Amino acid sequence: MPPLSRGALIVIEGLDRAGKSTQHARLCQNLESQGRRVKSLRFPDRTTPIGKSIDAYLRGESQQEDHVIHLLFSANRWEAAGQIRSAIEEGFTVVIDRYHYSGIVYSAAKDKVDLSLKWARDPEIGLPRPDVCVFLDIAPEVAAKRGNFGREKYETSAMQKRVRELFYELMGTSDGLDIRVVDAGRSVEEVEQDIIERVNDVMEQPKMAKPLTAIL
Ligand code: ADP
Ligand code: FDM
Ligand code: MG
Repeated sequence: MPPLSRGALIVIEGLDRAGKSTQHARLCQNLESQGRRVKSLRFPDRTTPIGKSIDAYLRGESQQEDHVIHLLFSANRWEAAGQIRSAIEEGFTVVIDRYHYSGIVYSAAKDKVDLSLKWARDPEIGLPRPDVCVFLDIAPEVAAKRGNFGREKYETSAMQKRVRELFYELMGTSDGLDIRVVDAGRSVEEVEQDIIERVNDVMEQPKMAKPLTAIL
């Protein structure tokens, strides 16, 4: 494999309990064992002042108007955007647990007439565009049987069902060009293997020799 002139931007997405955090950690380890320098991030980043408001909202400790919380989630990505771009330019592969895809579909899943997919996507325009997003696909009923389900704001079966439908709708748009669907209902090891194969494919594409682009 030829050395990359820049790092790759990789996103892991999916419903709650799809196995994102498990696979995110494994992918970081696998890329490191290939000799890559890796930076691991997640959104929401609950450590910043904006992230702390998001955390309180998700845990039901504070209320936020739906458009306001949407814009806070987006702002939480914007506050990290410069850091992501610099890391990629320095040759780090940046692996993120959730990104603008979740941002768009979770807000739009509230099904408010004035909070469409398009409205939800607009604040994301200009953020670093992922080289690949691995969507861990799982039926909400299967995910619900995994540990700790039901503790946070959006962890209801109606919401998860709608989120999955909207992820599929999003895949039919320009964002879908970067998405690879992986069946997340299999063993941790099988899913892990599928992810590393798909990520390695993308690392060999000609676009990796060009600068990182932006979400348009
Ligand atoms: P997410 O970050 O998508 O919410 P996690 O990685 O935290 O998901 O996993 C949720 C729960 O499901 C955890 O208890 C985890 O150990 C378990 N889990 C993860 N992947 C699998 C899998 N492939 N099969 C069964 N259980 C899994
Ligand atoms: N979420 C996450 C959003 O609604 N918008 C966003 O932009 C992002 C990044 O927050 F319910 C939702 C998705 C999920 C919750 O959960 C975060 P985790 O367990 O921290 O991934
Ligand atoms: Mg997680």
